[in-house]
Amino acid sequence: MDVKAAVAFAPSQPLSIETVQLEGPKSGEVLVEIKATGVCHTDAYTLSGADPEGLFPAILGHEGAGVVMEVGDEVKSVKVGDRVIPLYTPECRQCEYCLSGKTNLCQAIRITQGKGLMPDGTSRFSLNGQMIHHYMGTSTFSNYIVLPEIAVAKIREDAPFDKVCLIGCGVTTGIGAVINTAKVEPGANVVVFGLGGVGLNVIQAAKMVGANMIIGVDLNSKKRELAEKFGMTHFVNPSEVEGDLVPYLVDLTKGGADYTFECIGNIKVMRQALECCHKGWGVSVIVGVAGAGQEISTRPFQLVTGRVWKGTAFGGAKGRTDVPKIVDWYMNGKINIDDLVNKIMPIEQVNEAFDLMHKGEVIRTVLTF
Ligand code: NAD
Ligand code: DAO
Ligand code: ZN
Repeated sequence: MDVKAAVAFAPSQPLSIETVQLEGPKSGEVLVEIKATGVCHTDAYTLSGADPEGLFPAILGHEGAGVVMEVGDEVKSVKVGDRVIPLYTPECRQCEYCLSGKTNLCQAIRITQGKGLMPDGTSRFSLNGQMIHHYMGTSTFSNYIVLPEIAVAKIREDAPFDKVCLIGCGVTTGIGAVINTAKVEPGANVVVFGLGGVGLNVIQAAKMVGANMIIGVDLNSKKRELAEKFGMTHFVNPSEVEGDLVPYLVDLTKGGADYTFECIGNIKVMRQALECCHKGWGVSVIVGVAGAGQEISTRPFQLVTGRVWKGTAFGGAKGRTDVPKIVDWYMNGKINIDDLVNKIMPIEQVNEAFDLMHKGEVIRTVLTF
């Protein structure tokens, strides 16, 4: 079938809206009509050419929501008409990783997904006979996509696509980092570095679980007002702190934070986030994705004396199990997504959406088809 997609032909080039050919679902796969998709920094990172796994030409996008239009043989968990969120971290419930109970990093389709292909080793997208790669197993910048059944989360019928699409990445990552990865307990003191789409979700989850101090750190003081709305209790702009940020935060938390979250992707900040943790028990979670080839460092004595360094992908969430619950939380008013969506635009304005993101003027732009 012919589909409408924003194609990335080469690194650092604007995306081009094209009519692309898409092959239908095979056994165990579904065809999904994408209704809305967020534009995230990870799409921009790959488009920039800095992503060592980035492949071109490709159809980017990984924060989408849509409707199942067709199912292949053997598909059991979804049917035509179901609303779904595509999962860049699938959940097969059968592989060693899924069965471990210790991780959300299902490996069932990892190898082909990393090569921009479907599990049978082919791409379903082509343009005038030229193969186009899938991206993160999702490619939500296309109005129709084909996905393995294990990479879709079925969600409720009344969920609005242009809000719950963010549950496909930023919302789940931030909330899951708090609940699944750090397991923040009531009364804990928390520091969140970076108050973008991910950091704001860390803040709202920290508030939800009953954290005491929720300190937000951002170089952009314009982020303060919205972060307070999400539950931030204290704001720190590092450029306004006299002296070193780490002792300042240790003083503010009276000995160090119980939990810190790096939601920027800056390796210097990752070190600060670890070192402002409380001696003996503080846990620091790396959420931000650093540039290719970069390395983190600290003095090993920081770990010897009880601080713990962790990381999280998709907030440790198991997509088919956890994503429908997070949609329910939004629909029941338990979490705020509306204030994260600053602009809704048609897919034709995808390059404008990237510009807005680079200027730091929006938390998220959502594209519709
Ligand atoms: P964003 O750009 O919207 O937010 C980053 C914030 O950090 C901005 O408010 C910016 O002003 C602030 N900032 C930048 N440099 C800073 C510094 N040195 N000190 C303090 N504040 C600083 O980004 P986002 O969408 O919230 O994503 C955050 C990070 O999380 C990105 O690296 C993204 O790739 C990553 N991410 C990771 C996962 C995962 O599964 N681990 C999922 C989604 C996104
Ligand atoms: O299983 O080896 C693996 C890789 C899983 C990829 C997880 C993605 C990590 C987060 C990247 C940013 C998401 C937008
Ligand atoms: Zn699995």
